[in-house]
Amino acid sequence: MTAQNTALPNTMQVEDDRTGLSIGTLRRAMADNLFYIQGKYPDIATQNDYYMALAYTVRDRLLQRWLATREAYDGAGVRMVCYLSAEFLLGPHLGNNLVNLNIYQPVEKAITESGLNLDQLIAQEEEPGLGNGGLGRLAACYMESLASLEIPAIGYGIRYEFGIFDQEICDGWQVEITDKWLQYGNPWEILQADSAVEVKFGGYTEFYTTEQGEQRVRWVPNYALKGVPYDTPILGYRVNTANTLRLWKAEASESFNFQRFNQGDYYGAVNAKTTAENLTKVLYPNDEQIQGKELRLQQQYFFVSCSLQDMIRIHLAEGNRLETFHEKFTAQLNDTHPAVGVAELMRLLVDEHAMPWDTAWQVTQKTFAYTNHTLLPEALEKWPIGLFGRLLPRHLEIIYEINQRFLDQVQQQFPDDDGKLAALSLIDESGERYVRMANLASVGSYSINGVAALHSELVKSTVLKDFHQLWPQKITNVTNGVTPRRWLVLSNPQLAELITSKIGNGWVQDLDQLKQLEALVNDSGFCSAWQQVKLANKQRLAQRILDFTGIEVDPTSMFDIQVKRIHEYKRQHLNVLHIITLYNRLKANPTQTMVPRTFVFGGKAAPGYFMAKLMIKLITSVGEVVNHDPDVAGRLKVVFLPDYNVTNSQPVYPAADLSEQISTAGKEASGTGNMKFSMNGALTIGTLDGANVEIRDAVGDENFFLFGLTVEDVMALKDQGYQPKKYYHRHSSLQNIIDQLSSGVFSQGDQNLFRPLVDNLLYQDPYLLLADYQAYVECQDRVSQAYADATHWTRMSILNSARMGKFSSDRSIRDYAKNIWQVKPVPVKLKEYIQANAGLQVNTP
Ligand code: 26W
Repeated sequence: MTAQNTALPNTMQVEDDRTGLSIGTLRRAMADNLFYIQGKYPDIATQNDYYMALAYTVRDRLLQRWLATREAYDGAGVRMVCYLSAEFLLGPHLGNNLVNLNIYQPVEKAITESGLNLDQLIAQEEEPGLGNGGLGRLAACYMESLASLEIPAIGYGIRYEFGIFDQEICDGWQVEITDKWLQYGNPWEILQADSAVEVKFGGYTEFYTTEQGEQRVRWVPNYALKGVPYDTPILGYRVNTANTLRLWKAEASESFNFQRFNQGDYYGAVNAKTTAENLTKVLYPNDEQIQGKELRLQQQYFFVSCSLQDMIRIHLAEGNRLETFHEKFTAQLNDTHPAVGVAELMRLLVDEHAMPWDTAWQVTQKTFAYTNHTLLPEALEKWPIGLFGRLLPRHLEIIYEINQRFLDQVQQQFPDDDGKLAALSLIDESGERYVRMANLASVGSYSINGVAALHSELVKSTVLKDFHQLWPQKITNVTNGVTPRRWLVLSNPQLAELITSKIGNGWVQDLDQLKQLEALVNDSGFCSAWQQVKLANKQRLAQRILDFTGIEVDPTSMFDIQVKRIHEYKRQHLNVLHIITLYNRLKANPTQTMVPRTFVFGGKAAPGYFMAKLMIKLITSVGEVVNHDPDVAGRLKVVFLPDYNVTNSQPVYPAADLSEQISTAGKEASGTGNMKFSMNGALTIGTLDGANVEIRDAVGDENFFLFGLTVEDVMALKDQGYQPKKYYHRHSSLQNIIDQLSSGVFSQGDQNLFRPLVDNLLYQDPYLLLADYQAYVECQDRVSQAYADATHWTRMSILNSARMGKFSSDRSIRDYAKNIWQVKPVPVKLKEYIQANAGLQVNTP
């Protein structure tokens, strides 16, 4: 019997400070952590100290589940998904972990009883913004759904020291500020220094003969770095599964540089350390636009090599042979950013583990699956041969070998079809030679998928057309989804509560259950409760808008919102053309009645994307004029919310009446913001693009505002030679707007400011704004009419939420698990580790 047990009556159960979930225990644990981790007592503690104390309290509870999960997976021959992604746009952990641990209420009580405010503490967290936009956020939703569905998974990525930049708006322009998310420490990660691996770069290759007389290739690198893993537990909703997100940080490799130390070049060795750490210093802030920078290829190779070495270590540690690697793991390539993994796995198997080429190729092809997220030609990754070969000489050889064998096979199937060979080749030889990463990913994978039905069809008929002809079964569709835990339960608690009060809370794990709300559309009590929640959410956003921008907006006006990365194909400037249309109508007829609207924009522009930055200036400039014009006061407001990120987006979706999804048809692969809006009861105005098509199918044509050219129309118009000027001459209101922009009406008389934008629209207009303008404005007029009938609008709003079941990321992950990965859930039982290990019994081997 331990001393503690003798001191307490047998019947009394003491909750462990680090696992207990009752309010008293949570309070004690927080006080403990404040003292022993932050080194503070209440009189001198800051809000951030309290946040940290709470975060560690939650983390303790996470760790118990994380270790139980590890134990359930270890050695059990469990098949695992490895999600390889250069980006994970996680957003803040605290609120989400409280929801998934099912301790939001007790923690809120414990915090309030301590005289603190939970919302304020949650707001302290610096979000890990380790992604640009859609692709990175999708990876985060998928990690959460994998855990919620109890599917064994590891996310592998990069621990960028600086994530996506913070955005400030100065004089209407975007200014980028470095994102110092780690400056106060990150309580959610656990350093695993003993699992570090080495990654080589540069140098040359040479042949050598083994003692058995076999000819092999050796890579003699120029330098090597160390990859150090930091693990973040990703907890599922109300399950014990906490999977691992393993992010790699680059450091200098002492073993590789030991000669320097031996030669006494101490400063040289330390200097090498700083250079090494540059590799994972910063996230490249571009999306849909490659820059071909060497450091980016280094980043990609670095994290993929670390991850594959880690997977091989796990596999061998379980006593398996590498011939069965693909049975243990399936590796999903999140776009082509990790595609160099195909060549790296071949190198590891053939060069480092002496596997015959053909066996290694079979293992490799059965390991990888590739998701395509974009059709834009400027976003398709390709690396100049010279750059690639200098950095990864052995990988270039391997790629040539894969290519040769592959093209030999193609040649047999399509004799004398040079066009086919040129299109399928892993090497682009049309001018300067490049490695084509989409082709490498396609050849090296057992499955290829697009991210929405329309997108997957376009993948088959455009970018990967020749691969589709070669392997007609290989390309499939998995429509994207978003997690209802973050995007409804956490960000719209009032709506979640209202829904649960009517249909129970089963919908959180099974979003199709929202269908039951359809029966309530004629229930006037429910409808007015629905309206009240929306109004309350709009009031909250209005307050934030005032705090962030100083602009006062009317919460009873229609909130018309477009939040996403700023890009010409997403057409934020088409939205602006509509705003100016309304403004001009009011100026021409000041007494005209109209549905008051508040236009809200948010989003970052890639720092080197001139046109996108000018689009931000356009929005803020039009806002300056409109917001200060007494003629339109009370009817029009234009707001640009600075620093759109996961944290700042959470209050936005619940407050929207209208969701703008207006990309040129064929350009937006899927979109996921469109799903978040609709789930939260916003109606969509949108083109037939990406997942809009499926959202409209799900919610019904009558509950969706459709406009614009279809993919076929777009192709036909471009084929016949699109002339934007024609539309300028055809529509006088459009002509008027373009002329206003040219003449400085929105730029204090400056006729040059918007010239690049205007000229682009008049003489090129690659995204067909002018062709879609009229249809868009007419559709917006239908939106206004519909909004005027609040009862009908509310019905449509409820039906949008009720029919969004398909767009849960749980459904997406189930599709991947069943149709692609062939993985099954592994439930995890919770264990009391502290009691079980009391007295620290070490088992020495
Ligand atoms: C190399 C530069 C670069 C960086 C990122 C090129 C391309 C990307 C991503 C593929 C861009 C991206 O985030 N694509 C978005 O992926 C989402 C998730 O599938 C989709 O919903 C969006 O439609 C798509 O634009």
